[in-house]
Amino acid sequence: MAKGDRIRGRWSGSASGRALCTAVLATLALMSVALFLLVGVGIVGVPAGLNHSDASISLRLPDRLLEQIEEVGEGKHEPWSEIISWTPRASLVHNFLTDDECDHLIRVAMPLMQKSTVVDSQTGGSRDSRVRTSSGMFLNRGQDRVISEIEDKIAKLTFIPKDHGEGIQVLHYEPGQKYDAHHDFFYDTVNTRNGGQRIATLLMYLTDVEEGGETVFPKSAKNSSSLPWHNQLSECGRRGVSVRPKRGDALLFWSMSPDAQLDHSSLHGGCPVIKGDKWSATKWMRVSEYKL
Ligand SMILES: O=C(O)CCC(=O)C(=O)O
Repeated sequence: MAKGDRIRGRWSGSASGRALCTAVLATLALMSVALFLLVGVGIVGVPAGLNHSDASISLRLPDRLLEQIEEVGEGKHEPWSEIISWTPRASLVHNFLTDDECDHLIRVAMPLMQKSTVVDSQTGGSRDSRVRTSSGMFLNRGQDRVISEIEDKIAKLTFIPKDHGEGIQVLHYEPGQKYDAHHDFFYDTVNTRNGGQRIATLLMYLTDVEEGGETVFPKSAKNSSSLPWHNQLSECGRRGVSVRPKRGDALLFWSMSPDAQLDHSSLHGGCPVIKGDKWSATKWMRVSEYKL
């Protein structure tokens, strides 16, 4: 028997040998097709930066999934801040509150919302006003665990002790509602008897707003044209440095300068909401302890 015949005889001579051979080839073919498909959809890739000689196959998630993980991970929940103005002193803290904290504040406040009032400088009480058309309510300082933890975070951010803070005020604006420009410090002596002047304010945004509803500083030294979100601002929001409400973000600004003078450039207002709903929460902080 010739050499070739012997080989043919061993591998292809019998039916079972032929079946085995076909199965092996079919498996290899299927594996190749599967590998091509995985490379094609991006689940398996060759790491960038490797040249062909040392290329190895690595498992890589599709780009969109990676983006989502980054948003949920560092991107979305990691707080970071940026200075938006020196006159007045204002910075924006991104991701200051978690979604759960935003929901909690809205849930606790919602059943108790009433038409907003302003502080009466003669009596220290509150009175109705056309400058403020939102609805609102005050939470007690340390009212529950979540609120107390938010107040701890505020103290750590501002270095102003927790007991210098008034209770958080939750606000709700519907389309057309606004808060005209005003100062948070007082011109009278009645309102400063407890805790002295308001030194700083933290405005926490509990929802995104589709259009309008910006917090604007009409006396800021620079205007809003340098801000990355300038194109998305309403006409009112373009009247000075302004911030678009974004759920979880917090705007910190100072009503007093480092030499303890009232800072008149801290004039600010809530622009009318044009589309959507705006929920926010305000924490005013005093120069001394604010007794409850
Ligand atoms: O809602 C806003 O953007 C402004 C609120 C405000 O000015 C305040 O609570 O003092």
